[in-house]
Amino acid sequence: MDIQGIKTLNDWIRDSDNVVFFGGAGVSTESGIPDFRSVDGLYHQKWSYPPEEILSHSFFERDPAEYYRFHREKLVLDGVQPNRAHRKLAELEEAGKLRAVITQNIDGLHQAAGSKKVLELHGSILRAYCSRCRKPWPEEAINHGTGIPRCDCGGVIRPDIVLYEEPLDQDIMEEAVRYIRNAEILIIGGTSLNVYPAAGLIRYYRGNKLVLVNLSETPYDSYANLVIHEKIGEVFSQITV
Ligand code: CNA
Repeated sequence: MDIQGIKTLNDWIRDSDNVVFFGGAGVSTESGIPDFRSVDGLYHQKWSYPPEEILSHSFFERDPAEYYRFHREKLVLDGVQPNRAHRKLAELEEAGKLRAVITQNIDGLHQAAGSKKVLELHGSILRAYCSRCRKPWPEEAINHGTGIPRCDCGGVIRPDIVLYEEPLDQDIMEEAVRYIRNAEILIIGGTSLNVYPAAGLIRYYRGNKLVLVNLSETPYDSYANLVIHEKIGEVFSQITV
């Protein structure tokens, strides 16, 4: 355990009321949701097509039945609960220290833990809408059952997530940029920082307390003021402020 690193992080958070967190799939692995790029992540599991192809706009249009087979088997996991990292972030917000959670995750676990200001860059599998008429649908319409879910208008109902080849919501991106640009401390956790444009957000940070908490190295380790290569739930459970 990186005791010195965690102590520094603790000291910084104690003295600040302007922490922003930016995270990815690694925040939820301790809840039992596989990430993409770890050795036991989705990219290393066998499937008829690579996950990045199935999770693309063109694949969804071409073969929604196969998309939904993957979606229901790999993205929808019943009974998952927020872990220590999600809960600590909610506590820090409640204590007036953390201003926002910016996440690439689509699992809704930050809100389940009690976080209020959550910017979901890639949407959420807990929302759905018709790809033809845009009518919103509850998550039950897509996440359970079999086959292709259809709207009253006959259109295919899709999850409210950003598939590969699709643009990110500009309003959410701009809000994320504002939080990061004004942050005193930016903690980045559980992300390989490989997926753009989300990973590019890091460039907007102007402070001198950039913290990376990730199990493996990232392309941005050398930019950070503090790097902790540990499990994020373990690190956050030791934040005592
Ligand atoms: P990624 O590319 O799979 O990277 C995850 C990173 O987290 C890796 O570098 C791991 O080393 C690291 N990691 C894994 N477990 C831990 C842990 N316990 N503590 C600290 N670090 C850990 O995932 P990214 O988020 O960077 O990639 C972005 C994609 C993945 C986004 O589009 C997400 O929507 C997508 N995704 C989301 C979920 C989810 O919602 N839970 C799950 C899988 C993938």
